[in-house]
Amino acid sequence: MNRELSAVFEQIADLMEIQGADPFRINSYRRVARSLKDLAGDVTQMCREGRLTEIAGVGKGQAERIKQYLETGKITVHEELKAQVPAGLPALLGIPGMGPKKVALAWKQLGVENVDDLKAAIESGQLAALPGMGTQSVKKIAAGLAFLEKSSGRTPLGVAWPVAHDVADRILKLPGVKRVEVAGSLRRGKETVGDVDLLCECARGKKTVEAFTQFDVVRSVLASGATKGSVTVEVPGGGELQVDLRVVPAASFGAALQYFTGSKEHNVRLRELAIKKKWKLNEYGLFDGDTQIAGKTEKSIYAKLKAPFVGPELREDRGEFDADAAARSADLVTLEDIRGDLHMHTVASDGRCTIEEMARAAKEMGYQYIGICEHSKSSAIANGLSIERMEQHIRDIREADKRMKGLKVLVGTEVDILSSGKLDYPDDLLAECDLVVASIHSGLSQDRKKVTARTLAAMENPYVTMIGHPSGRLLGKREPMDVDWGAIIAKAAETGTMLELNASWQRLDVKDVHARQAVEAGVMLCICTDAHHYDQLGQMVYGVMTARRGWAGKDLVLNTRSCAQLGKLLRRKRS
Ligand code: DGT
Ligand code: CA
Ligand code: CA
Ligand code: ZN
Repeated sequence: MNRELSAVFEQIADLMEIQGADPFRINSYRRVARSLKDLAGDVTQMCREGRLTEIAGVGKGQAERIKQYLETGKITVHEELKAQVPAGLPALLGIPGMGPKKVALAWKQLGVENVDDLKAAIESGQLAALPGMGTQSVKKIAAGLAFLEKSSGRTPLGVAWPVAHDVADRILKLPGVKRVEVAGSLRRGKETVGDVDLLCECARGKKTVEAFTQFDVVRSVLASGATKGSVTVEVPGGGELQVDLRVVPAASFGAALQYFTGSKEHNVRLRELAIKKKWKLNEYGLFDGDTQIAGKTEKSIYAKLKAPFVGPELREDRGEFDADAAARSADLVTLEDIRGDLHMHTVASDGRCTIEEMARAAKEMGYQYIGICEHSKSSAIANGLSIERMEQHIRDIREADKRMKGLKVLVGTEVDILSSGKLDYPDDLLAECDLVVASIHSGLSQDRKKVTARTLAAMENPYVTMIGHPSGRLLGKREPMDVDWGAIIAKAAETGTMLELNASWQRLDVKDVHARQAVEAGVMLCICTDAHHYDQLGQMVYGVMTARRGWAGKDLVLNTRSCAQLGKLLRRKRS
């Protein structure tokens, strides 16, 4: 129901936007849509308990609307708006280059009611002939349409990140370029990105943009001008990704970085603060009349507006304007805080490198310790270890640890939580391990009660250090299990069990909002890459960004601890 209701609120906002309603009103619906989507509890339940107004952005009026939907399946304002606008219209808003004003224009002037109508209007030249449209904007819209059709839409963080940084590095090497920054959802560490937003400061804008559109990774050029270029680049796996480059003057760089980092929701709140002071905030700076009063740096803007300065991962309008946000942001885990990686596989199960190879790579990264966690016997497809093989593997890891100077190699296991809720190894074998990651790899589609009960049962085991990839989702491929997060987090707190934040970009599990919930309950997280090859150890960065999006302070992340402290924390639950 949460998602269903979220989609309804999203559509109300879309419909209002097409009709040119008051932006503040539109935003209040978008906020509720987002809160509902990210809500950990069940909205129906909350309604029954009269707790709807506890949801971020939900006041009396919005609570009434939610209630109306739950009781009747309809919301009056939604029905009214739908009656005023053709059904295919909201989808047009998702096309790059097609803002609400243009959607409204095409609809009112040409009767464009859906994507097919839009294509026809482009081909006939009617769209370009509209006042306020023009061939340039139509070209952009056509390119946007073609792009949407080719790519499924959003690109995973771990796919976009290396591509974006590669392009950014190339731009930085161009003559006259002084600075390049990644902005947008990628800078915020969102699990998927719609496109990549780059900013650069340089001497010759047009030349730089031109060179950018001519990189060999570029597939098509959507726009190229003196201050902005937009291209699509190929990404590993066959898809495409849009990359926007904007050239920004030094005096406005902070303002542009702030604006284009977003999120849109965060920016709306920040702009409200400026408006209250009778100032103007845009991508060029903060202005009092015509005088720029801040904008060279991001910090200068937040300082002038007396808003907490927080890391980009927090800028989602999820409480970052609260008084304590700046202090909390400063304490969040960073990549530099990470001292080890506690979940990785070797050739003993389904990994591709030896213990030594993983250990050497980890040491080169500056880590102090790693944990080797192979699959257990029931994971047959993953070459899980029988009890006998595990006994031998434990000896092998201890040997490797002795040989490895300057890095502690810990014995772990990724033990299956079976369909029954039992663990795949007996306790005496688990007791031989330094750490135990308990994961569900089968029966993921069981109902909420069952999958939750299995996880809860695993947490009762004194040897289980943490629950591995607790939702079991695979981004864009497999839905998460229907787990009761409230129950899991409560049990984790009660038993002293940690939750893995699996940093593999295909997983990012727990995800940001659930990490946040765990953190608020004082549950410790452990950020692990689950690497199956040493070249995957670098995925730690995605886990760290996700943890930061979950407001995880470094003290609540196990693998920020020194070797000695780690040992203590690993033994805590057993004693
Ligand atoms: P994405 O690309 O869909 O993953 O998400 P973003 O957040 O990167 O969004 P994008 O690429 O459309 O725009 C980049 C940033 O620019 C966005 O986070 C905030 C800012 N921005 C874009 N459009 C608007 C707008 O209409 N109003 C405000 N306040 N900010 C905007
Ligand atoms: Ca973007
Ligand atoms: Ca963009
Ligand atoms: Zn694993």
